[in-house]
Amino acid sequence: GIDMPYNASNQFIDKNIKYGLEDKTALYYEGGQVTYGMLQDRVKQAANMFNEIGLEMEDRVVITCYDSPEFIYSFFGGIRTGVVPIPVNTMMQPHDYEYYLNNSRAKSLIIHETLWRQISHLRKRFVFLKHVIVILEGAGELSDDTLDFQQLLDSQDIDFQSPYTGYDDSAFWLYSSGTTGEPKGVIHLQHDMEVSTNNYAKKVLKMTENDRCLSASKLFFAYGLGGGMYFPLGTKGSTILVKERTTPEIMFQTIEKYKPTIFFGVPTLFGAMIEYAEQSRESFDLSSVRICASAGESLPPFFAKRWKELFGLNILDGIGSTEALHIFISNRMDDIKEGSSGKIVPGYEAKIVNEQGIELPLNEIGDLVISGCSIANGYWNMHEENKQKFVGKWLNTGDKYYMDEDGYFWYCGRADDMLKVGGIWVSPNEIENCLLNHEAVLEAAVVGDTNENNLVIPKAYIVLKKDVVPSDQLGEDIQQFVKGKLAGYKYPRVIQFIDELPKTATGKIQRYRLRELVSS
Ligand code: 3SK
Repeated sequence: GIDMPYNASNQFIDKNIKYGLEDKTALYYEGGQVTYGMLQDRVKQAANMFNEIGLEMEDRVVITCYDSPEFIYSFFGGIRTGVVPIPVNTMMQPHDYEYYLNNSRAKSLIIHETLWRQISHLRKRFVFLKHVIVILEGAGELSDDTLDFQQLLDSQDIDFQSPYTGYDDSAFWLYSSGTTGEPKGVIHLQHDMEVSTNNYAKKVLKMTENDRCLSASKLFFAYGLGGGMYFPLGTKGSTILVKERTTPEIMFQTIEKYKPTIFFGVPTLFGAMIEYAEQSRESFDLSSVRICASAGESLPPFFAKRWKELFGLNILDGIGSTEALHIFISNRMDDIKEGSSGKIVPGYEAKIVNEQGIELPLNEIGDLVISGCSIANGYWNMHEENKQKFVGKWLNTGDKYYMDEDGYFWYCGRADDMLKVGGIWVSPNEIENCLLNHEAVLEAAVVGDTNENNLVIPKAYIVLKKDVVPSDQLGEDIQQFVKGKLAGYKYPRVIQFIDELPKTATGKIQRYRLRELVSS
């Protein structure tokens, strides 16, 4: 609390001014560039804007913004005055926003005009909301019950006196959608971003003022918030903000135009970019990039291999979570074990435990639990879930892993996705990685089905590459292919071709929906 004054906006914005970087470009975006000096002024104005409309410390504000300077002004402006920003996914349905606003009891909403038009008819249902602050896209018109972001911001003073926030005050929330249940408001504290930056950005990525980041993951995701915003700001670097939806084409264009040194992607995107490059037969210039990082799901070794062949770059796979804020296990630039998630990131501890919480020996699959100072304070208003997830200093990740004798962690699937086939644990992930090596397979997901004897068997849902025709013969070929590469009992006994796999907004495969398909 107030006995240890600390505010994350001092760490990530003001420090850069103290280092004499006011004229350095902090943000590149479609409309131009923002220097650190301009960024500091805007953040102070945003803090004053929140004060002017009557928000106080711990009041919450939902931010529904595309990746843009306005996102960053609002985020750090809120934090600067103790107001808690809650960035949310811009790709959701109207009822999802009703949930975020009512669950968080946010008093204000900052939202891009096009998104507001999609939900304004629900305003009466946003029971705690007092102000809607709209970021106009062009010369748009506002209704009387909304405020104009730009006008309100421009009219504020740039002098701002910091409030009494402390190291352990709430700073921001992120909603974690998970694969089932209602989204959970994950409460992060003022110090969490600095801890993640010190642990992962500085010690693993070795980020410096020479780095320029491009994150394919949007800022409202925990992964994107670090890679696209506070890592570069916390290491005196710069970031490139892309408003549009992430596509392979836009990513290649942006890399060639803005020349990032670090590119944060996810496996599905690396796969799609590989496919795009192969189909178009164009060559793309990725020579500015020194690191490609991947998280979100474990990276299929085939993608890593093909990416290296096409672009001469390794992909640094790691695993993080919204609850931990960012990556806590990762490969290193000079130490990559393909197929593994890498080793523990400095500053974190990890254990593999059984159902009783007892630590397991090397090479045995169990539940991955981690500890470290960037881990969230807890979920908002979810007493039972908090008891399961945050146990003492340990965070239960919900992932099944084993650690090998060299300290590398190997992902085996979500705790509830593992299959016991013929009494032996089988990792759906291992079968999926094998399937991706088949020339006809674009995407694959494996879940449990049952045979005529009610025994569990692996079933694969497969999306084929463009122009490949599904057939029984192809299914058998694929089964033979897996039998030739993995232990005999692991091959998928049933193969079903499907047009697309069900995924979360973050691109994670929703295996529970495939399980529902199996059992229907
Ligand atoms: O899913 C991940 O691996 C991840 C990484 C960094 C931050 C957040 C997440 C969910």
